[in-house]
This record gives sequence, C-alpha cells and structure tokens, in this order.
Amino acid sequence: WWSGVQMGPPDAILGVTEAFKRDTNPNKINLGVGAYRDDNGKPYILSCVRKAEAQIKENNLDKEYAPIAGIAEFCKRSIELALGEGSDVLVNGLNATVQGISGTGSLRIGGAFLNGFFPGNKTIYLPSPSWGNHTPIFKHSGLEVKSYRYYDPKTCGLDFQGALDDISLIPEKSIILLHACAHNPTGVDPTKEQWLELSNVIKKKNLFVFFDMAYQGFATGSVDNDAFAVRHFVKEGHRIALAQSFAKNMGLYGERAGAFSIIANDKQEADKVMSQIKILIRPLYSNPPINGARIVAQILSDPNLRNEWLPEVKGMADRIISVRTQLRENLKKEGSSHNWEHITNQIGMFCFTGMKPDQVEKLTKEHSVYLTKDGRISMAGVTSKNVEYLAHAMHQATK
Ligand code: PLP
Ligand code: TYF
Repeated sequence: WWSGVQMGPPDAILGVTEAFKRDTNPNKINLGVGAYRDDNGKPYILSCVRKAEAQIKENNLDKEYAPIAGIAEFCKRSIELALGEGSDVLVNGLNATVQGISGTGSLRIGGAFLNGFFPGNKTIYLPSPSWGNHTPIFKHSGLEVKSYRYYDPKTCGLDFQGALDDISLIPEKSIILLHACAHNPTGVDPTKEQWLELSNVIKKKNLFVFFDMAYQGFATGSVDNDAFAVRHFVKEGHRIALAQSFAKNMGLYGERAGAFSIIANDKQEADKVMSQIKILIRPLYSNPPINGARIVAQILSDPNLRNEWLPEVKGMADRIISVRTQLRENLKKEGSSHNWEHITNQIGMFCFTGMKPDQVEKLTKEHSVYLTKDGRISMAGVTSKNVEYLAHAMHQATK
C-alpha cells in the first residue's frame, strides 16, 4: 500500500535536536528548539509546579474524561490571566474559552473555527517571518495563508513602516495574526506606542485579530506587561481570537496545556460560538488531556502558588536577559567587529542573529553549535558555562 510514499524532510526545528544528538563533540550546544534550560543546561521544573502536583495527588482525583471544552476552572483562569482580573469581557461573559492541546492545538482549533465560520475573507496574514508551524497549522485548517512585512534584516529590528504599509493593503475583513509578545523567531516586538498605532490601523481596515500568546511572562518577566497588546486591543473594542500556551511560562511543555478563546459581542453570541467550537473538537480528539490543565488551574487559583510562580517566570526571563548581555560582551572580547546590539535589544526566548546560512553551517559543522538555518538561536540554551565557547564559535564563523 505504501510503496508510493516518499520520505519527508525532518522538521526544520525539531530536526536540529536529532542532528545534535548524533554529534559526539563534548562541547556541543543545542540552540535549536525553544525550550528553557537552567544555567547548568538542564530542563527546569518550576517549584510551584512540583507543589501543585503534590496537592493534586493529595486530592486523589479520578481519571474521568474532561468535558469537550476541557477543565472549566483551567479555562476561566487562563483567560483571566490573559485579560487581567476584572476585565469587562469576563464580567459580561463575552469569552468562549476552551482548553486546547497546548498552543499548537489551540491555534489549530482557532483555524478550524475561522475556516468554518469566519464571515469575511478566509485568509490569514502572518508576520514575515513567523513561527514555522503557523503556515502548516492554518493551511491544514483550510485557510489561505499570506504575510505582511515585519522584520528588517538591515537593522535586525522591526520594519514598522513596512508592516503598516502591508497591513493597509490587506483586504478588509481578513484575518491578521499577531504574536502577543516575544515574537518567534525574531525576538522583535513592537513598542507600546507602535501597538497603539497597529490597533488603530487594523481597526480602520476592519481586520479580525488572532493573537498567539505562547510566551506570556517570558518577554519582560511580568505576565501583566506581556499581556499589554492583547489587553489594549480588547480595550479598544477588537473582538479577538486568542491562543495561549503554558508550555514556556510554566515549563509544562509535554503536558500540552493551552487555551483558545473567542471574544464575542455579547453573552448569547459567546454561547453560540462555544457550541460550535465543541462540535469541531469532538471529531478531532473528543476532549483534552487533564493533567497539565489541573496543574495550571491549581497554580492560578491558589494565591500562594501563584505568588511563587510569578517570580519563577521572572527568574527564567531574567536569566535569558543576563546571557544576552554575556554573549554580547564575549563577542566583543573575541574582537568581533560586527554590531551585535540586537542580541540585547531583542527579547524573549530567541535571538535572530542575522547570521547567513553559510555561517550557520560553519557554526554547526566546525563548532557543533546547533541552530535553525535562519540564524535563530534559542537564548534559553545559552548558559554562563557555554557562552564563552559560543561567542568564540560565532566570531570564528562570522569574521
Ligand atoms: N506559538 C508560538 C509562536 C510558539 O513559539 C510556540 C512554541 O514554540 C507555540 C505557539 C506553541 O507551542 P506549544 O504547542 O508547545 O504550546
Ligand atoms: O522552537 C520552536 O520554535 C518550537 C518549539 O510541540 C516547539 O517549534 C517544539 C515542539 C512543540 C511545539 C513547539
């Protein structure tokens, strides 16, 4: 039956880890996948997560199926984290929120809902570049995928004028995807003033906004700061879609805890939307996994655990900010003549280094430093122990 099946290429991001594992160089560094590591290069389990797990265990809960829309307390706490306590949307019940299979699954439910019910132009405009999985997720959902300018390779920063120009050319009633904070892969976010302008332009064009918030807390270390764009757009009357992930900010990668929300005009509309999202979920996977959602709900609803969580997210963000500085300093020490300012200007988990494909190849082949071909490095894999080696390798590959 399958003799006609061709071998597919490895995943552009996860394939990097496979290559890394095959390398026997003891100095090898994996800066491919965006997963947080502590300063010893080890996966990090938050202490609030350990405590939540212990509390959950004590409660001796059963393993019954979750409802189609997931664990209610998880959904309520997730959207509250995004919009802020006391948000009008929550007070008036305007949100239809379901638990998704982490950020990816939440984006996919959103894609399915928009494909089924969006009354406008079923095309989603992504920033260029965007997370590599966005295009296949939305194509798989049946949407058409196009892009708008976002990143300027000349400055390794935001091409704000290019973005405004391209957005003003998007047909009215289309869908636009925005990274809520800590843009992946570039680490380049709009400033607060630029968000205000984007909100105005997008409103004028009557575009529907789909926010992808996979890094709340990871950009600045504050979950409230990082929700600025989402909260501002909602305050300005945008009726948004939102995908959330707890993979990064709670270190729950494999638990697959996330949420998808639609903000509707009124409670009746929200209820109708909710009913249709459930009908879409049922044949996809029936209902979501319970463990990660229980952990998230426990942390967000217990004031002690929540107060333990917030500094732990900040701790992760701060460590990344600190290794950015260390990397820049070490490149200077190496004598690199390039301008590496963007390493510290960019934020979140990634640095879009501006290294060209041949330099990336050199870095991997000659120095066993693994990263994606676009020159993105996951800063979360840089430590005080490997930063010198990394700077040396980057200097050798780029001089
Ligand atoms: N969206 C963006 C921009 C991401 O970078 C990621 C993860 O890297 C995700 C969504 C979703 O990740 P997950 O499905 O693990 O929550
Ligand atoms: O590093 C990145 O950009 C992500 C990481 O299920 C990732 O692609 C890996 C696995 C996954 C979701 C995201």
